[in-house]
Amino acid sequence: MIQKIKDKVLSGKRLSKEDALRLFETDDIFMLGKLASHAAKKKNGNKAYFIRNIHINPTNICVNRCKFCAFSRSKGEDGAYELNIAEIVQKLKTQNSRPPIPPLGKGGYGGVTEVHITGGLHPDRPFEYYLEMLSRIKKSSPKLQIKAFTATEIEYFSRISGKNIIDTLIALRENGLDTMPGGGAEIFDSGIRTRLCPEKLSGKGWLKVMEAAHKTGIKTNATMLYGHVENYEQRVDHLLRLRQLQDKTMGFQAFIPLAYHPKNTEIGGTYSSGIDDLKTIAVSRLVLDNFDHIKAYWIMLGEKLSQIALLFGADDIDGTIIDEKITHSAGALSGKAMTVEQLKNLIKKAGKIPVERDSFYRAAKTH
Ligand code: V47
Repeated sequence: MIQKIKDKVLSGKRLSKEDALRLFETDDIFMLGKLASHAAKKKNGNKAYFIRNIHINPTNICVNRCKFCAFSRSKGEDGAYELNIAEIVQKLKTQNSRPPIPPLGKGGYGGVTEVHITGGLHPDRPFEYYLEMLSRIKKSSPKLQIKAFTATEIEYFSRISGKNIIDTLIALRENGLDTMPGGGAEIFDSGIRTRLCPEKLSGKGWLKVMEAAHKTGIKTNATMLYGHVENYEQRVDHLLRLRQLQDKTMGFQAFIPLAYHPKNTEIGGTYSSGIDDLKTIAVSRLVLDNFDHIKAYWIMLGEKLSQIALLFGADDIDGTIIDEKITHSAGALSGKAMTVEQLKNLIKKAGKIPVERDSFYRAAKTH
């Protein structure tokens, strides 16, 4: 069975549901890594991408209270916060005025080229707030690319604005939205979603929003939250549904498996294991044959495991990040930021070529 799967990968044939399950079930992690690495090299050679980015979460106040999320708060609850637009613009300006390469060649966080914005579904903020946020960021930093709002947020904006999904997306794009992140996908299986996030947009709904974004010409990412209560079959189902939509639209840029973090969450549980993290990266690379990029998100995997993941099928480790909140609320063991120098070293020492990219995977610099 495994030999047949190997033959399929080596001859560029698509893997089936059964193949994907078999790969998740194998204990031969080295074989899996080798196979996924072969698939990754076919797509991206020896390159590994990173970006100078910053995360901004305008608010943690959310009308959905997903049971795996330690970041969200209800309005008026202890720890709830909301940033106004001036504070967001100021944060970005301050960040961008830092030197990209500080003295002594130590690398830096300055000169960010992308801002990643996601936040809670705020009960009172009107749609216009989000449009104004985008346009004021673009006005203050015209070159900064804006990757913002998960499919869940887009569907919420459509409800609060009374616009359909396509018109919601067009309005956001006209005000400065460049690309969309892949969050909110969790696990598409409806049974698991009902247990973990009953108020959230369904798996089908998530895919519909992404299809609309791709039709509108907006590139997006996709994620999968794993390591909580789901099983391998539900992971495979998730991957296959993404692959099916990608066949139709080719609008996804990267897939990012998100390792569940259990601290301060309602469902609790344990951290994922290193082996499961590497397996999930590798199987994703092998199953998602129509995705150009698999991202090893170092915030969730940790700096060291994300480096190893580059040998297990990943070709991207995300970026400087600077101020991560969602995973850190749930007990992230990683730092909150990495310098360009640290990112480059991590990639080089994995035997890969660091490529600094923009939001569209265009090479900014090959280091
Ligand atoms: O949607 C929430 C997940 C996501 C926990 O597109 C948790 O480039 C682990 O989507 N443990 C937000 N994960 C992060 C995200 C993302 C991150 C980096 C890059 C990109 C991209 C997207 O984090 C949420 C949810 O799925 N999440 N709680 C938790 N306890």
